[in-house]
Amino acid sequence: MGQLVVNGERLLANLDRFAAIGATKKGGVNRQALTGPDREARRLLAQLAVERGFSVFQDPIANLFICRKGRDDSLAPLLIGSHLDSQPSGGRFDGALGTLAAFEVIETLEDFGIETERPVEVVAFTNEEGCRFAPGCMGSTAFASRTIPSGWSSLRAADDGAEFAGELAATLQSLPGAGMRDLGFPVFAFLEVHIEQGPSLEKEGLPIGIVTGIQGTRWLEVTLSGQTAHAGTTALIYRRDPFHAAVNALGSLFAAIMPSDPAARFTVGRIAVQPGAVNAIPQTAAFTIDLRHPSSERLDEMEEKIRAVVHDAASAQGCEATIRQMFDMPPANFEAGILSALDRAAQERGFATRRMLSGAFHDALFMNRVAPSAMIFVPCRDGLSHNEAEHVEPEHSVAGCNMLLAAILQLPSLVIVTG
Ligand code: HGY
Ligand code: MN
Ligand code: MN
Repeated sequence: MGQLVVNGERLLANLDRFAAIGATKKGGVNRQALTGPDREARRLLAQLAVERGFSVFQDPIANLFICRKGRDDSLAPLLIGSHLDSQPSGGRFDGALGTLAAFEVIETLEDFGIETERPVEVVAFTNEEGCRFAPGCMGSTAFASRTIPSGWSSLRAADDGAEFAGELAATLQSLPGAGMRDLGFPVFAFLEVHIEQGPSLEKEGLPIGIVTGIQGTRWLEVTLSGQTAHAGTTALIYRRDPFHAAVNALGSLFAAIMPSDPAARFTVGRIAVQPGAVNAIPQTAAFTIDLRHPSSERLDEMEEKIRAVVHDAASAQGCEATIRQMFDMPPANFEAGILSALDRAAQERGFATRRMLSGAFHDALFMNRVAPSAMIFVPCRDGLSHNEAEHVEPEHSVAGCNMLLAAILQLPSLVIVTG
């Protein structure tokens, strides 16, 4: 069998079609989890699948599966894919590239009549981003643990306050023709193509990155409470101003955490001050912290420091502080066997690559708990992501897709028999 290559034109056309769903004026997408645009993208993928004779399933957390049969469908499937949901001002490649590259791979197998020993399934995991409903990676977390945490159903959306349970039900109902599966099933292996969301590959002029693992992530929600009072009549000594406490705490944390450790990532992405009146000292100041590091021990140390600094800053202003951990994703390393299949695939295709750690979390982190998993990165312009200007050169999208195809052909016991 000559070297199989994907239909790059078709992949690029699909990327454009999906980028039109939830498109923003600046060329990005707003396709947040369990919203109308998210449902529209899932419907389009399901429609494309049915047109190719693939079967479509979803599970109770609305993970979407596109199944291409193998010779023995009792065998655990190879799963390839990513996510279709996006950030509120996200890019058109984050998640979509991995999902559509996976779909292009099974279309290519179909085009060339390639029969596989086991089913090959494309998956679009629900709510990878976690910005509308926290935590992120809800779909892959629930799949890997085979449970939906009871606390999730009453979660409220950060954008419009909608309840998670209702949005999930509406999403499931938006694909009436899809079969229903239980939550979680045995998986042979999981592979995910994704943009690097960092500058390394572009800087080094490499088309492909072989991802060896993912750093740890923790999300904290900090709420400082003081006493609202008149802005004009309350002298300093009578104030218990939570925003003043927040500014002091964040000032010292920004000065301490990242400058002292190049591997640390500390981000405050959301802040809210209540009651939000111009002329009233705030009652509460609440903000989120996204904390990342390749080492769990360092994450513990940084979280300890954050807690101490926040509590000191609060008491210095006569305020209270509560800190809730919203999300804790320990770092993970991918399995050597699947990584060597990726090395062989890159060699066979002549792709120059480097091995690297992912700074962003991905569904592969959770899938790695239940099946050998790995990721293939492609460069994105200036390493920019979670930004509407996110861009991937067409040849890199196609290279990532061909690398995925080559990788699955390298996987042992995914016996490929030609038609
Ligand atoms: O935040 C992340 O790391 C992922 O891109 N959602
Ligand atoms: Mn992503
Ligand atoms: Mn993302």
